[in-house]
Amino acid sequence: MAAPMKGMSLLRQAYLGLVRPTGAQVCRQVPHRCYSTPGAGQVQVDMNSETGVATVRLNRPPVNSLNLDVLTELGIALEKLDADRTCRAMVLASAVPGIFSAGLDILEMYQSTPERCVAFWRALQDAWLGLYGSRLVTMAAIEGHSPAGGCLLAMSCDYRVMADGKFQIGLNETRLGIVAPFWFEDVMLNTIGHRETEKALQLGAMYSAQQALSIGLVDKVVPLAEVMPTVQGELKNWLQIPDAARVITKTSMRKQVLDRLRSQKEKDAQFFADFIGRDSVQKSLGAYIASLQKRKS
Ligand code: CO8
Repeated sequence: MAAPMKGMSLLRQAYLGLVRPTGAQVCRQVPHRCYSTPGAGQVQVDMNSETGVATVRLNRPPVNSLNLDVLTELGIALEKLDADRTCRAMVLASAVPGIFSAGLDILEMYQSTPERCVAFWRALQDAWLGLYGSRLVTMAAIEGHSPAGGCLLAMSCDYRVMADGKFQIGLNETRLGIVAPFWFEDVMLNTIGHRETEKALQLGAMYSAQQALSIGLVDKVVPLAEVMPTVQGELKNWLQIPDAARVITKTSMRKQVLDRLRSQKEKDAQFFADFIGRDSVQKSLGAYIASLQKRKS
Protein backbone atom coordinates (compact mmCIF):
# COMPACT_ATOMS: atom_id res chain seq x y z
CA MET A 1 0.00 0.00 0.00
CA ALA A 2 1.27 3.46 -0.84
CA ALA A 3 2.60 5.62 1.97
CA PRO A 4 0.25 8.44 3.02
CA MET A 5 0.95 11.69 1.16
CA LYS A 6 1.61 14.85 3.11
CA GLY A 7 -0.90 17.66 2.77
CA MET A 8 -3.73 15.46 1.50
CA SER A 9 -6.29 13.95 3.83
CA LEU A 10 -6.45 10.19 4.13
CA LEU A 11 -10.05 10.33 3.04
CA ARG A 12 -9.14 12.17 -0.13
CA GLN A 13 -6.24 9.80 -0.86
CA ALA A 14 -8.52 6.84 -0.41
CA TYR A 15 -11.08 8.37 -2.70
CA LEU A 16 -8.43 8.81 -5.36
CA GLY A 17 -7.48 5.17 -4.86
CA LEU A 18 -4.02 6.05 -3.55
CA VAL A 19 -4.46 4.32 -0.21
CA ARG A 20 -6.89 2.07 1.55
CA PRO A 21 -7.43 3.90 4.81
CA THR A 22 -7.86 1.63 7.74
CA GLY A 23 -7.53 2.41 11.38
CA ALA A 24 -4.22 0.58 11.18
CA GLN A 25 -2.95 3.05 8.65
CA VAL A 26 -3.99 6.02 10.70
CA CYS A 27 -2.43 4.21 13.64
CA ARG A 28 0.87 4.29 11.83
CA GLN A 29 0.51 8.02 11.28
CA VAL A 30 -0.23 8.80 14.87
CA PRO A 31 0.92 6.86 17.88
CA HIS A 32 -1.99 5.29 19.74
CA ARG A 33 -3.77 2.02 20.46
CA CYS A 34 -6.09 0.32 18.01
CA TYR A 35 -9.45 -0.80 19.34
CA SER A 36 -10.71 -2.96 16.56
CA THR A 37 -9.54 -5.00 13.68
CA PRO A 38 -9.63 -2.61 10.77
CA GLY A 39 -11.14 -3.75 7.52
CA ALA A 40 -13.79 -3.25 4.92
CA GLY A 41 -17.41 -4.25 5.31
CA GLN A 42 -18.31 -2.25 8.40
CA VAL A 43 -20.22 0.03 6.08
CA GLN A 44 -22.13 -1.94 3.46
CA VAL A 45 -23.22 -0.13 0.33
CA ASP A 46 -25.85 -1.58 -1.91
CA MET A 47 -26.42 0.55 -4.98
CA ASN A 48 -29.52 -0.17 -7.06
CA SER A 49 -28.71 1.33 -10.43
CA GLU A 50 -32.24 0.80 -11.67
CA THR A 51 -33.84 2.98 -9.02
CA GLY A 52 -30.83 5.21 -8.34
CA VAL A 53 -31.21 4.45 -4.63
CA ALA A 54 -28.28 3.29 -2.52
CA THR A 55 -28.71 1.58 0.82
CA VAL A 56 -25.87 2.15 3.26
CA ARG A 57 -25.87 -0.18 6.26
CA LEU A 58 -23.70 0.22 9.32
CA ASN A 59 -22.31 -3.18 10.22
CA ARG A 60 -20.25 -3.11 13.36
CA PRO A 61 -21.77 -5.49 15.89
CA PRO A 62 -22.72 -5.48 18.62
CA VAL A 63 -23.98 -1.87 18.61
CA ASN A 64 -22.58 -0.08 15.53
CA SER A 65 -20.49 2.20 17.67
CA LEU A 66 -18.67 4.65 15.43
CA ASN A 67 -14.92 4.30 15.63
CA LEU A 68 -12.24 5.77 13.38
CA ASP A 69 -12.51 2.94 10.84
CA VAL A 70 -16.28 3.08 10.53
CA LEU A 71 -16.36 6.85 10.25
CA THR A 72 -13.64 6.80 7.62
CA GLU A 73 -15.48 4.12 5.65
CA LEU A 74 -18.73 5.99 5.97
CA GLY A 75 -17.17 9.25 4.79
CA ILE A 76 -15.69 7.53 1.74
CA ALA A 77 -18.94 5.75 0.91
CA LEU A 78 -20.86 9.04 1.05
CA GLU A 79 -18.29 10.84 -1.06
CA LYS A 80 -18.42 8.10 -3.71
CA LEU A 81 -22.21 8.05 -3.82
CA ASP A 82 -22.30 11.81 -4.11
CA ALA A 83 -19.96 11.62 -7.10
CA ASP A 84 -21.98 8.82 -8.76
CA ARG A 85 -24.32 10.59 -11.17
CA THR A 86 -26.58 7.51 -11.37
CA CYS A 87 -27.29 7.78 -7.64
CA ARG A 88 -30.18 10.03 -6.57
CA ALA A 89 -30.95 8.87 -3.06
CA MET A 90 -29.45 7.09 -0.09
CA VAL A 91 -31.06 5.15 2.73
CA LEU A 92 -28.99 4.99 5.91
CA ALA A 93 -29.74 1.84 7.90
CA SER A 94 -28.17 -0.83 10.05
CA ALA A 95 -27.17 -4.42 9.40
CA VAL A 96 -27.29 -5.10 13.16
CA PRO A 97 -30.73 -6.02 14.51
CA GLY A 98 -32.08 -3.80 17.25
CA ILE A 99 -29.53 -1.04 16.76
CA PHE A 100 -29.29 1.92 14.41
CA SER A 101 -26.07 3.15 16.01
CA ALA A 102 -24.91 3.51 19.63
CA GLY A 103 -23.14 6.71 18.62
CA LEU A 104 -19.46 7.39 18.91
CA ASP A 105 -17.29 4.57 20.15
CA ILE A 106 -16.69 5.60 23.73
CA LEU A 107 -13.42 3.68 23.73
CA GLU A 108 -12.11 6.17 21.14
CA MET A 109 -12.57 8.86 23.74
CA TYR A 110 -11.43 7.00 26.83
CA GLN A 111 -7.72 6.86 27.68
CA SER A 112 -6.79 7.75 24.13
CA THR A 113 -3.99 10.03 22.90
CA PRO A 114 -4.51 13.62 21.71
CA GLU A 115 -3.30 12.62 18.23
CA ARG A 116 -5.75 9.77 17.96
CA CYS A 117 -8.56 11.98 19.27
CA VAL A 118 -7.86 14.57 16.57
CA ALA A 119 -7.76 11.90 13.83
CA PHE A 120 -11.00 10.39 15.14
CA TRP A 121 -12.73 13.75 15.29
CA ARG A 122 -11.64 14.70 11.77
CA ALA A 123 -13.15 11.45 10.49
CA LEU A 124 -16.42 12.29 12.24
CA GLN A 125 -16.42 15.82 10.84
CA ASP A 126 -15.81 14.56 7.29
CA ALA A 127 -18.48 11.86 7.51
CA TRP A 128 -21.00 14.37 8.87
CA LEU A 129 -20.14 17.05 6.28
CA GLY A 130 -20.63 14.39 3.61
CA LEU A 131 -23.99 13.35 4.99
CA TYR A 132 -25.51 16.71 5.94
CA GLY A 133 -24.14 18.29 2.77
CA SER A 134 -25.09 15.44 0.46
CA ARG A 135 -26.84 16.33 -2.78
CA LEU A 136 -28.76 13.04 -2.51
CA VAL A 137 -32.14 12.54 -0.95
CA THR A 138 -31.13 10.93 2.35
CA MET A 139 -33.44 8.92 4.57
CA ALA A 140 -32.76 7.21 7.87
CA ALA A 141 -34.37 3.83 8.48
CA ILE A 142 -34.13 3.68 12.27
CA GLU A 143 -34.74 0.05 13.16
CA GLY A 144 -33.20 0.18 16.61
CA HIS A 145 -31.63 2.35 19.32
CA SER A 146 -30.10 5.59 18.15
CA PRO A 147 -28.36 7.54 20.93
CA ALA A 148 -25.90 10.43 20.54
CA GLY A 149 -23.86 10.12 17.33
CA GLY A 150 -26.53 7.71 16.04
CA CYS A 151 -29.12 10.43 16.54
CA LEU A 152 -26.82 12.93 14.79
CA LEU A 153 -26.60 10.67 11.72
CA ALA A 154 -30.36 10.19 11.66
CA MET A 155 -31.07 13.92 12.10
CA SER A 156 -28.65 14.73 9.30
CA CYS A 157 -30.81 12.86 6.79
CA ASP A 158 -33.71 14.54 5.00
CA TYR A 159 -36.32 12.20 6.48
CA ARG A 160 -36.54 9.73 9.35
CA VAL A 161 -38.69 6.64 9.79
CA MET A 162 -38.39 4.92 13.17
CA ALA A 163 -39.57 1.54 14.44
CA ASP A 164 -42.18 1.68 17.17
CA GLY A 165 -41.50 -0.15 20.43
CA LYS A 166 -38.67 -0.20 22.92
CA PHE A 167 -36.10 1.74 20.91
CA GLN A 168 -34.84 5.16 21.94
CA ILE A 169 -33.29 8.12 20.18
CA GLY A 170 -31.71 11.36 21.40
CA LEU A 171 -28.55 13.31 22.13
CA ASN A 172 -27.62 11.99 25.57
CA GLU A 173 -24.13 13.53 25.82
CA THR A 174 -24.64 15.35 29.12
CA ARG A 175 -25.39 12.00 30.76
CA LEU A 176 -21.85 10.96 29.93
CA GLY A 177 -20.47 14.20 31.37
CA ILE A 178 -19.65 15.50 27.88
CA VAL A 179 -21.14 18.28 25.81
CA ALA A 180 -22.71 17.96 22.37
CA PRO A 181 -20.57 20.04 19.97
CA PHE A 182 -22.05 23.18 18.41
CA TRP A 183 -22.75 21.43 15.12
CA PHE A 184 -24.70 18.59 16.82
CA GLU A 185 -26.68 21.38 18.47
CA ASP A 186 -27.19 23.21 15.15
CA VAL A 187 -28.58 20.09 13.50
CA MET A 188 -30.96 19.46 16.37
CA LEU A 189 -32.08 23.09 16.38
CA ASN A 190 -32.88 22.80 12.69
CA THR A 191 -34.80 19.59 13.35
CA ILE A 192 -36.89 20.26 16.47
CA GLY A 193 -36.54 23.98 17.19
CA HIS A 194 -34.99 26.00 20.00
CA ARG A 195 -37.13 25.18 23.02
CA GLU A 196 -37.14 21.40 22.51
CA THR A 197 -33.39 21.44 21.78
CA GLU A 198 -32.67 23.34 25.00
CA LYS A 199 -34.50 20.72 27.02
CA ALA A 200 -33.23 17.78 25.02
CA LEU A 201 -29.57 18.77 25.25
CA GLN A 202 -29.47 19.82 28.88
CA LEU A 203 -31.27 16.72 30.03
CA GLY A 204 -29.47 14.41 27.60
CA ALA A 205 -32.97 13.22 26.84
CA MET A 206 -33.63 9.89 25.20
CA TYR A 207 -37.04 9.60 23.53
CA SER A 208 -39.23 6.66 22.61
CA ALA A 209 -40.26 6.60 18.96
CA GLN A 210 -43.67 8.07 19.81
CA GLN A 211 -42.13 10.86 21.89
CA ALA A 212 -39.65 11.55 19.11
CA LEU A 213 -42.52 11.79 16.67
CA SER A 214 -44.39 14.22 18.90
CA ILE A 215 -41.46 16.69 18.93
CA GLY A 216 -40.58 16.20 15.25
CA LEU A 217 -37.34 14.37 15.91
CA VAL A 218 -38.56 11.64 13.54
CA ASP A 219 -41.08 11.99 10.74
CA LYS A 220 -42.90 8.68 10.89
CA VAL A 221 -43.22 5.78 13.34
CA VAL A 222 -44.26 2.37 12.08
CA PRO A 223 -43.90 -1.27 13.19
CA LEU A 224 -40.37 -2.61 12.75
CA ALA A 225 -41.18 -4.67 9.65
CA GLU A 226 -42.70 -1.60 7.99
CA VAL A 227 -39.71 0.70 8.35
CA MET A 228 -38.00 -0.14 5.05
CA PRO A 229 -41.20 -0.32 2.96
CA THR A 230 -42.25 3.05 4.44
CA VAL A 231 -38.89 4.59 3.54
CA GLN A 232 -39.18 3.22 0.00
CA GLY A 233 -42.68 4.64 -0.31
CA GLU A 234 -41.61 8.06 0.95
CA LEU A 235 -38.64 8.06 -1.41
CA LYS A 236 -41.02 7.86 -4.35
CA ASN A 237 -42.46 11.25 -3.34
CA TRP A 238 -39.06 12.85 -2.98
CA LEU A 239 -37.75 11.42 -6.24
CA GLN A 240 -40.61 12.99 -8.17
CA ILE A 241 -39.04 16.38 -7.55
CA PRO A 242 -36.45 17.45 -10.14
CA ASP A 243 -33.02 16.98 -8.57
CA ALA A 244 -31.57 20.38 -9.48
CA ALA A 245 -34.32 22.39 -7.80
CA ARG A 246 -34.36 20.15 -4.73
CA VAL A 247 -30.57 20.21 -4.33
CA ILE A 248 -30.38 24.01 -4.59
CA THR A 249 -33.10 24.27 -1.96
CA LYS A 250 -31.40 21.77 0.35
CA THR A 251 -28.05 23.50 -0.03
CA SER A 252 -29.54 26.87 0.72
CA MET A 253 -31.23 25.51 3.86
CA ARG A 254 -28.10 23.76 5.19
CA LYS A 255 -25.21 25.92 3.98
CA GLN A 256 -24.95 28.12 7.04
CA VAL A 257 -24.65 25.20 9.43
CA LEU A 258 -22.17 23.38 7.18
CA ASP A 259 -20.05 26.50 6.74
CA ARG A 260 -19.94 27.07 10.48
CA LEU A 261 -18.08 23.81 10.93
CA ARG A 262 -16.08 24.04 7.68
CA SER A 263 -14.63 27.37 8.81
CA GLN A 264 -13.29 25.96 12.08
CA LYS A 265 -12.63 22.26 11.59
CA GLU A 266 -9.14 22.23 13.07
CA LYS A 267 -10.12 24.41 16.02
CA ASP A 268 -13.08 22.13 16.68
CA ALA A 269 -10.91 18.98 16.50
CA GLN A 270 -8.38 20.50 18.87
CA PHE A 271 -11.11 21.58 21.25
CA PHE A 272 -12.48 18.04 21.26
CA ALA A 273 -9.07 16.52 22.00
CA ASP A 274 -8.41 19.03 24.81
CA PHE A 275 -11.87 18.64 26.32
CA ILE A 276 -11.89 14.85 26.19
CA GLY A 277 -8.42 14.72 27.73
CA ARG A 278 -9.51 16.53 30.90
CA ASP A 279 -9.27 14.42 34.04
CA SER A 280 -12.86 15.19 35.03
CA VAL A 281 -14.17 14.14 31.60
CA GLN A 282 -12.11 10.96 31.63
CA LYS A 283 -13.48 10.18 35.06
CA SER A 284 -17.07 10.64 33.84
CA LEU A 285 -16.46 8.48 30.79
CA GLY A 286 -14.87 5.77 32.92
CA ALA A 287 -17.89 5.76 35.21
CA TYR A 288 -20.25 5.63 32.23
CA ILE A 289 -18.42 2.66 30.69
CA ALA A 290 -18.58 0.89 34.05
CA SER A 291 -22.31 1.61 34.29
CA LEU A 292 -22.88 0.11 30.82
CA GLN A 293 -21.05 -3.02 31.87
CA LYS A 294 -22.86 -3.19 35.23
CA ARG A 295 -26.24 -2.82 33.53
CA LYS A 296 -25.38 -5.86 31.47
CA SER A 297 -24.31 -8.11 34.36
N1 CO8 B 1 -19.18 2.84 22.47
C1 CO8 B 1 -18.48 1.73 22.79
N2 CO8 B 1 -19.04 0.61 23.28
C2 CO8 B 1 -20.38 0.61 23.45
C3 CO8 B 1 -21.17 1.73 23.16
C4 CO8 B 1 -20.52 2.89 22.63
N3 CO8 B 1 -21.19 4.00 22.29
N4 CO8 B 1 -22.45 1.42 23.45
C5 CO8 B 1 -22.46 0.16 23.92
N5 CO8 B 1 -21.21 -0.34 23.92
C6 CO8 B 1 -20.77 -1.69 24.31
C7 CO8 B 1 -21.23 -2.08 25.71
O1 CO8 B 1 -20.37 -1.59 26.70
C8 CO8 B 1 -21.24 -3.58 25.59
O2 CO8 B 1 -19.88 -4.00 25.66
P1 CO8 B 1 -19.48 -5.43 26.32
O3 CO8 B 1 -20.20 -6.47 25.50
O4 CO8 B 1 -18.00 -5.48 26.22
O5 CO8 B 1 -19.96 -5.37 27.75
C9 CO8 B 1 -21.69 -3.84 24.16
O6 CO8 B 1 -21.43 -2.62 23.44
C10 CO8 B 1 -23.17 -4.14 24.05
O7 CO8 B 1 -23.88 -3.11 24.72
P2 CO8 B 1 -25.24 -3.39 25.52
O8 CO8 B 1 -25.16 -4.71 26.20
O9 CO8 B 1 -25.53 -2.19 26.35
O10 CO8 B 1 -26.26 -3.52 24.29
P3 CO8 B 1 -27.84 -3.31 24.33
O11 CO8 B 1 -28.33 -3.84 23.04
O12 CO8 B 1 -28.43 -3.87 25.59
O13 CO8 B 1 -28.06 -1.73 24.38
C11 CO8 B 1 -27.59 0.52 23.68
C12 CO8 B 1 -27.70 -0.96 23.27
C13 CO8 B 1 -28.97 1.04 24.07
C14 CO8 B 1 -27.06 1.29 22.47
C15 CO8 B 1 -26.65 0.66 24.89
O14 CO8 B 1 -25.48 -0.08 24.62
C16 CO8 B 1 -26.26 2.07 25.19
O15 CO8 B 1 -27.04 2.82 25.72
N6 CO8 B 1 -25.02 2.43 24.87
C17 CO8 B 1 -24.48 3.73 25.16
C18 CO8 B 1 -24.77 4.67 24.03
C19 CO8 B 1 -24.21 6.03 24.33
O16 CO8 B 1 -24.36 6.58 25.40
N7 CO8 B 1 -23.50 6.60 23.34
C20 CO8 B 1 -22.92 7.89 23.50
C21 CO8 B 1 -21.67 8.00 22.70
S1 CO8 B 1 -21.05 9.66 22.75
C22 CO8 B 1 -21.46 10.34 21.22
O17 CO8 B 1 -21.90 9.68 20.30
C23 CO8 B 1 -21.25 11.82 20.96
C24 CO8 B 1 -20.11 12.32 21.70
C25 CO8 B 1 -19.79 13.78 21.42
C26 CO8 B 1 -18.54 14.18 22.17
C27 CO8 B 1 -18.35 15.65 22.28
C28 CO8 B 1 -17.24 16.00 23.27
C29 CO8 B 1 -16.79 17.42 23.14
